[in-house]
Amino acid sequence: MALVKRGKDLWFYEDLYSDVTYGFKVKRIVVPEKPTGFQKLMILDTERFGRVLVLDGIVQLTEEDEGIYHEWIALWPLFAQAKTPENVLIIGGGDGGVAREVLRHPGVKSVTMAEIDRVVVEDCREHMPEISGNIWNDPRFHLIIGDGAEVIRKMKGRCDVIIIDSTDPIGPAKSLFNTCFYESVYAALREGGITIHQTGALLLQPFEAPGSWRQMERIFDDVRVVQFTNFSYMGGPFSLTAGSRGRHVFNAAERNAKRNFKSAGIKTSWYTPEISAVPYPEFQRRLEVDKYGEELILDFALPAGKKPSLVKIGKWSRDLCKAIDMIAFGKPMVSDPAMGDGDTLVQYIETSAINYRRYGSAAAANCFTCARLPRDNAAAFTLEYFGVDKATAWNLPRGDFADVKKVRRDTLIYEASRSGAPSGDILRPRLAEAAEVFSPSFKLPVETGFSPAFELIMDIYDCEFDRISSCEAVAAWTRESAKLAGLKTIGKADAPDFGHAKKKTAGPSVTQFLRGGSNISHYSINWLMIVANLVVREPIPLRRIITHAMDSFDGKKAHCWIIPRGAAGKSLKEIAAETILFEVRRD
Ligand code: AG3
Repeated sequence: MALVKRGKDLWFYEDLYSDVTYGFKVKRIVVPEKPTGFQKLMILDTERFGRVLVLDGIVQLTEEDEGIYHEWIALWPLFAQAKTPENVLIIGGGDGGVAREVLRHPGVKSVTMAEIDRVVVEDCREHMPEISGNIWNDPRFHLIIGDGAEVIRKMKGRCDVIIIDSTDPIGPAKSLFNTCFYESVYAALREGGITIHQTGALLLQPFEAPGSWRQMERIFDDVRVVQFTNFSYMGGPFSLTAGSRGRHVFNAAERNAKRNFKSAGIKTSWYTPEISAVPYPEFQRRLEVDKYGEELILDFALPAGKKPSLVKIGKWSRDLCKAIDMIAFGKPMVSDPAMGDGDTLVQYIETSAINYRRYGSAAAANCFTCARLPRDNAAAFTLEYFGVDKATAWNLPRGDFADVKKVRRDTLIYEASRSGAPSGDILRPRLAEAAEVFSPSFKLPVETGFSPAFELIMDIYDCEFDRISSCEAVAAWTRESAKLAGLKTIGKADAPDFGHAKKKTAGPSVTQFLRGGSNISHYSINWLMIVANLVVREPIPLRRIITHAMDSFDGKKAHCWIIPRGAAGKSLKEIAAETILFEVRRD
């Protein structure tokens, strides 16, 4: 509840985070909280900050410091480009603060603002008229009440600057953080154009800017993060992520800014071209270096007659954590302590897991991390531990926003030697069309007898944050998929949160053991996507399982791999040919 009585006084506390908040004393409620049809709006008056606009319990602006955000988000892209920008598109921005700053630029000829929520525009204009100032009388200004994602599709190649002044990616603005939306932003920019988007508090929402960065770097030719600090957006440094159409647009950004700012003759309170708006080195490092996730899959033949005991496998899982420098969460879980054919052991590590199972004399191990993975160490340790000389290895990029061809190039299939390194050729999976995989004539490796089991791996992008961060929703999804696949579950799904979902960074993990010794696991790496592994021994209806997962989380795109597991005696070439990668889209 955002408004709370403290003695005689009324206080507002922000609702953005479930475990941390900030508050201020309220002088008067100007507009009591009301539904607009898109979100809940409230306007408060305060002694300290003047009037405050609150949407869904989250502070959008205060009269006192709105200039910091509005100057940076509007003037940074306007001045950074070589040419004087003429056509500017604002998505969101219903309070009018961004439009006010853009229209101060004398070179700008046209500003279109596409705001979905008419009530935001009307109430801000009435109760905080200074935010929008004169924009209403400026002939260069055009207002469209409508969905920015639709407006932008009609603007192909026409915009010099596109400013996305949205709420956080949890309410009506969610679709503005999707990869397909960024694709349409790129298409709407002219060569040399710049877009900029608010991407959250760098410290309190540590995965938001890197998440947007990762998506945007796939689509735009260059990406920069602009950083400022204000008091309205709790948590210190706040980020804006900018993308360009054209390779070298940002190289001269600061030089251009100094020149353009001078010639525009504008006076500012917060923006200055001399402050190069790059984030702290630590953030630059996190943005550029961190991968989303990586998985190493190993299949190897156990030395004759050896069936490792539960104790031995449990120790492998704990010692492997040490070998790859990962923290283990809790104790290993097992589908059946007898560890017969196909029985599975799972050990959670940080936001992901490692697991082991066996088919006859073939062992199958997966090691999945949501950050770095010292791949060769993991392989070397495992081979040494089980006393084997080589293993078939798959090294998969997980949660990479790249296009499917790049994902194929980065998916490596090879033979790992005792040192853990590839000992010969490095092969790639076969890239298939979803239509082929979903056709009735398609045969899974367990149907053709190629291998005793196979793994379906899904990386599902652009999901609904509320669903992927809910332990219940994720656990329900595993139960439903098992049912659809005709597989019996063993026990209940284990879906711990590890605190990541609460912080709105990564989501919960889940393990559901299935009869026949398979399991489903899921880890949402950031607030946009989930990753899932399902190992099975029987054929399953692939199309239904995949579309059900995408429907469950409202995902728009999926990269899926089919990997034959436990294929003893097959050559690397044959295994690579049976390893399939395909993309599924759901519009
Ligand atoms: N839109 C950005 C609000 C961001 C709040 N989020 C947060 N504190 N993490 C502001 C609209 C002003 N025109």
